[in-house]
Order: sequence, then C-alpha cells, then structure tokens
Amino acid sequence: MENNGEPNTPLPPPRVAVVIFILKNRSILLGRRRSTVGDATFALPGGHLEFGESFEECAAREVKEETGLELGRNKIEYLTVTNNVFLEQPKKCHYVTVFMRVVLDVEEEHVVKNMEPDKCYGWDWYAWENLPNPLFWPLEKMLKGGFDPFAI
Ligand code: 8DG
Ligand code: MG
Repeated sequence: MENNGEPNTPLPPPRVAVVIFILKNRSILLGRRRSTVGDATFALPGGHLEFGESFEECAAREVKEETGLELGRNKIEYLTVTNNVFLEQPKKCHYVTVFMRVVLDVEEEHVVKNMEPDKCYGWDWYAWENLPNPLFWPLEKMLKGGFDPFAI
C-alpha cells in the first residue's frame, strides 16, 4: 500500500489492540475518544497488547488504567477479532483488534472514573438499544454487521 503524500515515511507494522465490552444489565461502557484516531467518537475501553500479556490480562489492565474499574475475579471472555486499517492522516495505522467481554454483577457497585482525561472526554453507561453517535468506526462496522455482545 502506498503512503499517500508521505512517500518517504514507512508504513508502521500492524499492531494488536485488545478492547472490551463491559456489560451491565443491558448497558455497555463507552468513552468519547480524545485522539488523532477517531477523535470525539464513542469507543470501548482498551489499548495495545504488551509483551507477554494474555488478552484477558491486557483487557483488565487497560480497564483499570482508563476507568479505575477493577475487574478482579470477573470472568473475561474472548468474543471475536477484526482487522482495521486506518487510512486517516496524519498517521496511518493498522490494528488487529481483539474483542473481549465481561458481564458485571448488577448487585455490586461499579464506580467509573476518567483516569486519562487527556485521552478520553469521559466514560458512561449506554443502553444497548440506544447507543450514542458517532461510534468509533471499527465498533460501528461490527455492530452494523449484526454483532451482539449480549447474544453470545
Ligand atoms: P495504550 O498506549 O494505553 O496501550 O493504548 P491506548 O492509547 O489506550 O490505545 P487506544 O487508541 O485506546 O487503542 C488502540 C487501538 O485499538 C486504537 O487506536 C484502534 C483500536 N481499536 C479498535 N476498536 C477500538 C475500540 O472500540 N476502543 C479502543 N480503545 N480502541 C479500539 O479497533
Ligand atoms: Mg485506550
């Protein structure tokens, strides 16, 4: 693939991202991104897989770092993987995105904080039947394709 307009800049290799659907009743946790990639769109918590991590470890670490939520002994499950090529400028990038899931116990209290306000405008719970707009496009693409994290 050509690196349009930047012929001397090599394209970065694809990276692995791990993101997670946190389900509470019929709601999911979404944050509005503050980033050059997908700025102002609503996305799941998550980030880059680090050396030696399992998908479950990565998901739990990212959730803790970004929202303060401790997933502790909650069961984190693998759902699916998608291939996402971001051709937007200024920086093209390519992610293999691993989607995980955790179902929270509705009896427990879950306090969510915006731990990285430089990367996110804020976290909130959104009813599955009434998700906000615009969604981060990899998420939008998947949901438009009929993917339902509650149904698995
Ligand atoms: P880190 O340095 O803390 O590891 O990463 P981050 O700053 O939290 O990275 P991120 O942008 O939140 O996530 C990495 C990439 O994952 C993101 O640039 C594109 C891809 N990605 C998707 N879907 C989603 C999603 O719904 N949420 C998040 N956070 N990332 C997603 O393809
Ligand atoms: Mg993140």
